[in-house]
Parts: sequence; structure tokens; C-alpha cells
Amino acid sequence: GKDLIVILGDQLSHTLSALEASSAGNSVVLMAEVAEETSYVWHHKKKLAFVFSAMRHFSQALSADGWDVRYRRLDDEHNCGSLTGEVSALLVDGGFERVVMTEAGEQRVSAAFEAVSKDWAVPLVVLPDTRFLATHEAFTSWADGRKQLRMEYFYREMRRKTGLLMQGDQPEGGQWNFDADNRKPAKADLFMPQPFRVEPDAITQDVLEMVERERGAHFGVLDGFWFAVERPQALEALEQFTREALPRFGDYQDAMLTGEPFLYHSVLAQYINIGLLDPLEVCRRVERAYYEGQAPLNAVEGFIRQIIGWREYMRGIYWLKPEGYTDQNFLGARRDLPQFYWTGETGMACMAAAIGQTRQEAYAHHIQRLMVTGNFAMLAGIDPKQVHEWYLAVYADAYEWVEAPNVIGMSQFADGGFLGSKPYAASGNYINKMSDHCAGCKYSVSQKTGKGACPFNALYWDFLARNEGKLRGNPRLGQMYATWGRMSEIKQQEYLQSAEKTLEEIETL
Ligand code: FAD
Ligand code: DLZ
Repeated sequence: GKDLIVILGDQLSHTLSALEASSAGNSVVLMAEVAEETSYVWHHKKKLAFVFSAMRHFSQALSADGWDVRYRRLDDEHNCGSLTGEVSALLVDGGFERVVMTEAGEQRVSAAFEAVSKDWAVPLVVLPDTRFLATHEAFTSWADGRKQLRMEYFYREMRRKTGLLMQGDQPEGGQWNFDADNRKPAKADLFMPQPFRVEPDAITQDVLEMVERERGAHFGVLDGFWFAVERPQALEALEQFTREALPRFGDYQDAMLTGEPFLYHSVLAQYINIGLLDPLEVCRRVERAYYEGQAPLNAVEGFIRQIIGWREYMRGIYWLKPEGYTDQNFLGARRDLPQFYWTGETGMACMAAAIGQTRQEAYAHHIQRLMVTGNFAMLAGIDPKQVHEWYLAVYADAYEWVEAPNVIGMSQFADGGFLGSKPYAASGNYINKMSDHCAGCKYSVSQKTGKGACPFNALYWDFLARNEGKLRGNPRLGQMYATWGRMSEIKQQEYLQSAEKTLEEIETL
């Protein structure tokens, strides 16, 4: 009997463990576009088109390599609607010895396969996802017995393990982390780099039409689709980033500029997350740019840390399976997500910019996600579950294993500090320092309270006051609580009343 190899939409790697465990002559490969995967959240239309086009290109590449691929399209009338359903249907034909897959990235999918496979006559073989550096066991044993989990220490182990930017057992440049150099606001530059763009080919055109026809009501804009959809193009995107944007990646990592959705970011996460690029290969390429003198150490170290540090750490946290992680709500936030998260129609210039480019490109960079849309949601006390579902839907790179720890943990502090040491709360002052949005905003960032004041200002103090019982003991917030305590009661009341009014009118901000 043959192997039935299942390849999920984010497993488009030729070196996938499930492919390496079998051979073209002795297997059938199944890939399926299914309703269930399109509807667990309200995915951005560009994300749907990206995943489906990349899946179709990958299935063609596999066929060209001699694999026997069964590919199910979303609009096929016999489509079963779910991944497990497609496998079960194919098994009915019989003749298979086992079902082989690389572990799903998401617990939801992994649990579905585990449950349904009990009814199969053949075993389900689930292999580790070797595209990650740390196995589940390695992460668990690193985490075991630590009072606090902190990314920085995990990151150093990954540096040692990979040898990236290492001189023997010492970090290149004598320091593990050069973030102190990486907090500069950016200026508009005529030669601002842009991500590598690909014209939609016939396969992508077909997919774009199908997504508009089948999922036209979903969030986001399909026009102007330019993502790479196969590995050679994604490799070109990596080259272009390394050459043009990497040298300034560090300096301007936290900056925001009106009209510049990408700045010096790589815009590679969507490719890495579905397997078109390997994370370690990306890091080695970037490391080479440092040793060849094409990019400074603060940029290269910072970039590598995001991938072998943060990205791996987030996945590790997710698979520790903290009890009901996506239901956590440490701060008891209950407000509904405002409509403008879907429309972008708000007078807050920073929010309008971040949400507007999210609708257009299915992309916003880290500081927009963390310090604009994420920060606002936390300050306003939005239900973290709704925030989580928004982030999982709107970005081309969004998969729960990386999105949930970033949102529930890092951005909303809904896990009470399991992942990070403090809430990323900031007033308008921070946004003004790191961006040029405030100058053109309807609200005044220098005005602290009352009509016309930047909503982040009063919400910031209201957030601290509202959550004092839970946050006061956090040493990293001590100074802020001391400042709050020194304010006159009249001033405190002004902030609280201003915030109350802002929250009453939240839908019209
Ligand atoms: P760059 O700025 O060029 O960074 C390089 C690479 O480092 C990225 O491609 C990514 O692979 C990795 N990386 C950087 N920061 C992180 C991080 N915090 N966690 C994991 N990997 C990181 N990233 C996702 O891949 N999917 C998500 O769904 C996602 N949701 C997020 C939600 C919130 C609220 C926040 C604050 C961050 C989220 N991130 C997510 C992390 C990060 O914002 C994105 O990886 C990054 O913006 C992608 O753009 P880029 O490729 O241009 O990244
Ligand atoms: C994101 C996504 C979408 C939109 N559609 C599909 C699909 O139709 N078929 C598929 O195999 N995978 C899809 N994916 C990616 C899966 O959601 C992803 O594999 C799971 O989240 C498990 O990690």
C-alpha cells in the first residue's frame, strides 16, 4: 500500500518532513482548499488569495518533480469542506497503508486530525515540523523550572545552537543585543526601499477571481495583489530586502511614517510562515550580509533576533498549551472591538494609517501592530478574544501559533505576564516621538484631556487607574504609578472623566 501524504496550506516546503518520510513512487499527496479553513476567522481576501495561489503553485512544482498530487479546489462541487473530510474521502478508495503528515501549526487542526483519525482503518503518522529550531521537547525542558520565561535567555540558546553571529562561545561584537541603537524615528527618504513585487500570473488571476466570487464579503481589498507565490520569487524578495532595506532595519525598526507602509521591514513573514522560505536560510543570508560588510551589526543582530528569538519563542509558548490561552483575560476587558478596526474610518491618524494599510496590503509592521492598534485596544479595554480574532484574520502572515502569543500575551497582557514582563501601554507622546502621524491628526497630541485631545492620552492614565489592583505591583510600572500618585486629585479626575467620555463615544472617534 501507498502513503497518503497530507500537506496543509502553510506547509509548502520541498524539505517538509512528511515528504522526506516517503517517496514520489510510493505515495499520493493530498492538498485541499476547504471552507473550514477559510472561515475559522474572517480572513483578509489577500491572505486567502495568497495561500491558495501558493498552494496551487506548490502542487504544480510537486507534480513536476514526479509526485502524484490530488488537489482539491475550493469551488469543486465534490469538496468535503474540511481537511479531515478530504482525507477520509480519499481513504475510502483504499489501498493506503498510512496517512503521513507534518504536525499542524495550529492546535485546532492538530486536534481535528487526532480525533478523526480514530475512525480510520490506517494509522496517522505525525512528524515533527523540522522548519523550527526548537522542538517542543527542547522548549518544554528549557521552560521547566524557570520562575519566569523571558525571550532574551531563550534567544541566547538559539544563537549558541545555530552559531549565528557567534565567535566561539561569545556573541559577535561582544553583546547579545544591540537594541539600544535601534529606536530612531525615520525621515521620509526619496529612496525608500520597497518590497519585491510580483505581477499576478494566470494561476493567481484564477485564484483572485475565485476569492472575489466565493468570499467577496470578506475583509480587505484584493486589488493590487503583488505577493510572491512560489519559492524562487520569495528568494528574490529576500535578496531585495537584504540589499536595500536591511542596512537600516535596526535603526528604524520602531519608526512609523505616513504613506510608508513597509519602511525598512522585510515583509517576509508571510513567506516564512507558509514555508516558501526557511527561517534559518533567511538568517544565514542576512548574517552573510554582515560579514560581507553590507549591513551593520545592530541591523543584522536585531533581524536575526526577531526570527530565531521571538518567532521561535512565540511558537514554544503556544505549544506549552497554557490553559485556554486564547480565552485568557487577565485584565477583565469586556468592551466590543470598535467598527473602525474593520473600516479604518477614524479621525485618529495613526490608527487610520495602520488599519488602512492593513485593509489594502494585509500588512502592518510590528510597531503599528503593537503600539498603535494593539495599544489602543488594551488601553480601551477591548475584549482580548475579539482582538485576537481580528489579528488572526487581517494579516497575510497570521497563524494562531504566532499570532495568539503576540496578541494575548505581548500586546494585550491578557495572560497576566506569562510571556512578557509588562504591558506595552503608551500615551500619544510615544506615537508622536516615533512617527509623523500626529502633525496631520484631527486630535491634538499635546492636549491631555477634553474635546480634541489625543484619545491615547487620557486612556493611558485611565488604563493604569482602572487596573491598579492588578498592575501596581509590577516593578516596570512603578515609576508610572508614582507619577499618577503625585498628580492632584483634580488632574486625576480630569483624566478619568475625559477617558470616560472617550469610551462612551468610542465608535465615533
Ligand atoms: P520584520 O520586521 O522584517 O521582522 C523579520 C521577521 O522576524 C518577520 O518576518 C517574522 O518572521 C519575525 N518576527 C518579528 N517579530 C516577531 C514576533 N513578535 N513574533 C514572531 N515573529 C516575529 N507575526 C506573524 O508572523 N504572524 C502574526 O500573526 C503576527 N501577529 C502579530 C500580532 C501582534 C499584536 C504583534 C505585536 C505582532 C505580531 N506578529 C506576527 C509579529 C510581527 O509583527 C510580524 O512578524 C511582522 O510585523 C511581520 O512583518 P515583516 O516580515 O516585515 O517583519
Ligand atoms: C490559512 C489557510 C486557508 C485560508 N485555507 C487553507 C486551506 O484551504 N487548506 C489548507 O490546507 N490550509 C489552509 N490554510 C492554512 C491552514 O489554516 C493552516 O495549515 C492551519 O492553520 C494549521 O497550521
